[in-house]
Amino acid sequence: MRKSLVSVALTTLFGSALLVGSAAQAATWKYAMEEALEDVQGVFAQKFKEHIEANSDHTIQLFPYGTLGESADIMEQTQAGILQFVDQSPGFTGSLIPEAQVFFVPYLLPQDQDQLSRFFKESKAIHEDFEALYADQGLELLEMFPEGEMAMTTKEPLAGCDDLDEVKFRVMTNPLLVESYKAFGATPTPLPWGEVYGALQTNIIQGQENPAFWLYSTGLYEVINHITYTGHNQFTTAVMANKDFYDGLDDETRQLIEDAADVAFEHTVEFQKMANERELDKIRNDAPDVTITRLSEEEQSCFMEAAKQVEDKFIEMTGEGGKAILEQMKKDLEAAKS
Ligand code: 6CS
Repeated sequence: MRKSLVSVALTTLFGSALLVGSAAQAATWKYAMEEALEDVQGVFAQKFKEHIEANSDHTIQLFPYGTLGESADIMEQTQAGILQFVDQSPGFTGSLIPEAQVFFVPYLLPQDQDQLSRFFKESKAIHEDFEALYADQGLELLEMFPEGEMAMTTKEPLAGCDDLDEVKFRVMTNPLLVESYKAFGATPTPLPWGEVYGALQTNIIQGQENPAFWLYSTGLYEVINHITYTGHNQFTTAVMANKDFYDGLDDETRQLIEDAADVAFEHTVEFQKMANERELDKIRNDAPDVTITRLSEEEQSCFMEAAKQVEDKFIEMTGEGGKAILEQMKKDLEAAKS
């Protein structure tokens, strides 16, 4: 009798330990982003989720833009361990990690999309130097990827720096972008995303920059008159995990996460190319009065001249560390040409 009671107790304990064990293994991870599920960051996140869920018992809960606040809020929540994954672009991370502002040195990134994706995939600056800098902020950098060519959108026509005189131009909240648009001749106005549509509508600002898919999906084309490609930049974003969470996982789970990020990268670099072309066509159809122009090399020259000044400013802001990253990026970009 006694023996059977002990064995019942042991079985119960052992059984519940097994249950706890399996419940702890099948976790639900929270992942927030700066865009909607149908946008580029959302497509990456959905592919990432699909891979994790198809290859493990874990589930991913996605939080698109607006559900948990602005970009700065989701970063804070990730650093605090409330979220396990976050997508935040260097446009905002630049205020936390100054070296990430290197992505705003004008005319550094190429327009050729194959070269660009090779760079993001193979760059030592990204996979070694930036990984260490993000780790210092409690973040495991999983992937950086492009979201499309930046277009300047304005109320008045734009054919060179002179046309930006007196234009209050919204930029994401990092100091180098402010310097960049000063060098371009505008009056830079850093704002979180949530304020941009209203500020354009009420004429508090008269310009901003973003890729075509975003101009369409957010309806921004409704409150501007001109879309101008100056060739000055590509939108870059980054997906990362809370580092304590990531370091606490076993090797197999970390590999699963790395693989999911790689699968999502391949899918998303193709998706963004298509989405930017498709949404630009939709703007052409829905808003035929909005002009879409690419500046000639001669028209771009004042922006190109300003780039040198911005590069110097970047080095002034980030010192020897920033200079080394910039040089490494230039080498990586050269290597990505072939
Ligand atoms: O300009 C911005 O703030 C936003 N642009 C894009 C393409 N994604 C998210 C970001 O918040």
